[in-house]
This record gives sequence, structure tokens and C-alpha cells, in this order.
Amino acid sequence: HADEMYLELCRTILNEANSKDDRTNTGTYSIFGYQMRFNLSEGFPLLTTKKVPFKLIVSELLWFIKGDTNIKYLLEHNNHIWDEWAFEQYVKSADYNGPDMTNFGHRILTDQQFKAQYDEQMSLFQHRILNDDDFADQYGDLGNVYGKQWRAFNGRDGKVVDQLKDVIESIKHTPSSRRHIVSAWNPTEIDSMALPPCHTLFQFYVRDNKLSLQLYQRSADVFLGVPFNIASYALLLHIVALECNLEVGEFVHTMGDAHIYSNHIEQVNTQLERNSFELPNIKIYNFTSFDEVEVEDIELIGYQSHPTIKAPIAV
Ligand code: UFP
Repeated sequence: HADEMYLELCRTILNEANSKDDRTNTGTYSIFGYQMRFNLSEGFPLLTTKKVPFKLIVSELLWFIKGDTNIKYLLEHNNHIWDEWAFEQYVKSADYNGPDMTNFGHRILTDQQFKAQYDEQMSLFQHRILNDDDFADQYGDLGNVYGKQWRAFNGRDGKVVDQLKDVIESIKHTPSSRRHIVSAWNPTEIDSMALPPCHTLFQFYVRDNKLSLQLYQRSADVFLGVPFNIASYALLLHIVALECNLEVGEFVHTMGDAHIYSNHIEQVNTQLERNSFELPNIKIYNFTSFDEVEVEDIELIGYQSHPTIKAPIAV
């Protein structure tokens, strides 16, 4: 069961209790190198021991798959997970003339008055992205995020590679190949990125008419990030399998630095006390092509879960 696999990872990290410093100065317990395997024929691996917001996962993944890098699409789907990254570019620009937003990620956590100013500016920003196309073109685009790397990877001498399309062609024509790889890690661009890709690389594998996918995630926030990441790549596997006329096999999730932040321990312990429900299933309707799937085409069936568990995000 997906929850068991996940909770076993949490237990392993807590039992080993290796404390490790990190970029955000929050402090973590961390292990290096861990693997989980999810057999997708046993159900869709959306955790049931806490509520995971599937809708956000769907719109973010479809945004990646389309190669879109502008948050406008996400805002149209009420998805705000990338807002701060775009907002940061805007408040650092000469066009912004509201109150000083320097270091907003940290300040909203401790300063109530500042938080109110931030909320107001953020809401104005979102409104403008949605209603002013020129503004959206200029400040909604995040540049080198997953959609860009998957669909238009910059290579040598200006060559641009559509990795996802190419990998799908190679799955269709030479299924037994050991080269079905998509890399989000472009070393020539890492120094210009605010957050170098956490999902570094993935590979497909075909045997017995089943398609499997393995993700190498270099850095894994086990409480907040991983439940999202599992569902997102499981959904990607379903979509590519449909495109290639294959059944779904396994999602193999390999992690580099797998960590629990020190301010998530209590939340993890709460989750560890819960019993899982049966896994949901998904259905994809009106399928034409892998990059034409829309949010409304994806249905999650029979998802029963324990309530959300809130936790602070490390910035
Ligand atoms: N992180 C995830 N999954 C994601 C994502 C971020 O776990 O999809 F975008 C976490 C991992 C880490 C932090 O805690 O975000 C990235 O920090 P760093 O670049 O220092 O590894």
C-alpha cells in the first residue's frame, strides 16, 4: 500500500535521526539514497493518511506537460503553488512601486503587519496576470522551469530538444530501449535558477506491455513535497502509458537527500498514527494526445482520506 511505503520512509528517517544542516537553516533529519516502488495496478498512489490536494497536482503536471512556463495557466486553475516565484521577479523590477517586499518569504512568517501588505500586493499581482496579457507575458513567465526543460531544452549551438515528445516516440518505436530519459537538470542553466530542479531526471521502461517510470529526486522534503511528487509522477506515467497504448506498471521513486524538517516532526508523528484507506483510482477521458489533456478530463475515483495536516514550508 502506498501509505505504508511512505510511512516506512518516515519511520526510517526518524529512527536514524541523522541531523543535518540545510540551506534554509531550519534543520533536518536526513538520509541519503532511498527507493519506494508503487505498483499502479493496485490503485492510484495518492496518500490517504492525510488529504493531498489532487487538483493542484493535476493542473501543475498538465502545465509542465504542455511546456507552459507562465503562471497564468495555473492562476486560471486556481493553483497558487508557483506564485511567489513570479511575484519575486516582479517586486525586484523597476515596474514595481508598492511597499518594500525584500525577503518577503521570511518576513510574512513573523510580521503580521507586513503579511497584510504582502497579501494585498500579491492579490493585485494575481489580478493583473489574469487580466493584462502584456503584464502576464512580462512577469508571469518563470523561464527555466520543468515545462521548459521537458519540452524545449536548450542544448549546444542553439539546438532545442523536445525531450518529452522524443521519449514518447522512442517508447513507441523501440520499447526495449534503455535510453528513455528526460532530464530537467541543465548544468549550463543551474546558476541562473532560483530553485534548481528537485526532480532531476526520469526514465521509462517497457516490459510485458507495461510501462514503468523511475524518478531520481535529488532533494526530497518528505512531509510536504513527497506526497505531491508521488502523485504527480504516477499521473505522468498514466498519461504517457495512454499515449503509447501500454498498461501502467510501476512508479519507482528514488531519492537522494530525503529529509524531514525539524518543524515537521510533530506532523509526521500525527500521520504515523493513522490507518490508511483503500487507494483511489483515476480515469482519463476524451484522450487525444499526451499534451492535450485538460484538467476536466481527469477524474479521481473513490478518494477517502484523513484530514489535511498543516505544516510551515521552508524558504
Ligand atoms: N522540494 C520537494 N519537492 C518538490 C520541490 C521542492 O521535496 O517538488 F519543488 C523540497 C526539497 C527541499 C527544497 O526541501 O524543496 C529544495 O531545497 P534545495 O534546493 O536546497 O534542495
